[in-house]
Amino acid sequence: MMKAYELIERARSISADDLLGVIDEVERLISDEIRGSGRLRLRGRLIYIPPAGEAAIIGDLHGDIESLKHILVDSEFVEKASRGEDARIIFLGDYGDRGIHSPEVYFVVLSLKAMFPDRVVLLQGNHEGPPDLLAHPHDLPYHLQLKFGGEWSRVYDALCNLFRRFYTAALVPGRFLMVHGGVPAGITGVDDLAYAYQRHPSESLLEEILWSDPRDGISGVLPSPRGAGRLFGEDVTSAALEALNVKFIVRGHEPAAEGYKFNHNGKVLTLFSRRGPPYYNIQGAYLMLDLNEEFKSAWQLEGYIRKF
Ligand SMILES: [Mn+2]
Repeated sequence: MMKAYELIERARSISADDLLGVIDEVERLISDEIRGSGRLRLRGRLIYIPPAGEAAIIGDLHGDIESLKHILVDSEFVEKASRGEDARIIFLGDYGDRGIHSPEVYFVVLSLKAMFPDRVVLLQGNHEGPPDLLAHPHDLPYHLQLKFGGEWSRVYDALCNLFRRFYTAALVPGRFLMVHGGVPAGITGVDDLAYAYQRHPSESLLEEILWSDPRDGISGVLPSPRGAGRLFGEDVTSAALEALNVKFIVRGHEPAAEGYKFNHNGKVLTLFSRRGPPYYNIQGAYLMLDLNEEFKSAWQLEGYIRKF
């Protein structure tokens, strides 16, 4: 049985071909899932998570291999999944850029997917977005060059190709929604999440899901200082929760001092699971949840947030 720390140690000495191998494997796996041959319940790029078992939910990692190591050791996900326990790990996107260990983080996250396909969910972040919506600075190419020298571009092309297959959203029916950034204003139902990737760029659904941020004290939407997505108010969140028949949203995308924060009167929980520059947060955090339990508000999740 592979231990979490062994996987992390392996990641430190990988070659370009090692990473390319696992990218290819995960690309095949997700393509099969999308075609419906897996055991996962999907609709377009929306994945349904059954309300059973345990889930570790992880926010932005941005090339921070030490935080990922901490989360894997602390959650015991690899050990539990190896024993066949009903354990899941759900990543909310933004695996690379901003931290020099982006290649290692991708290797570990993709290896987990290859090892436990039905138990690992990889959502798309704005740093895994479509080519016309690239995040800046986008320093993944530089980190790949540092690690792999002249072979960097083959790895980069394969990764960008894989990003297009990552899921847009995960939904625990009747309970809560998981996305990277936010909910689109005026969302009418699950198809606005499931098929956002097909309706991009003629509609702004995917841009808002990957880029938007909740703001307290505003109504409707405002332009975002990020230059993409929107700032959305509590009324937008409430309408989305009603359209999707869920109680709250768990998302990443924004740093917070203690690694997590609440917005919109407990309707939105933000998780940020990496530490160190260029971000100011003192702690990172992730969520460890028993999916059998039902919560009325994200505020009730506070006791399940693990800070580090
Ligand atoms: Mn982000």
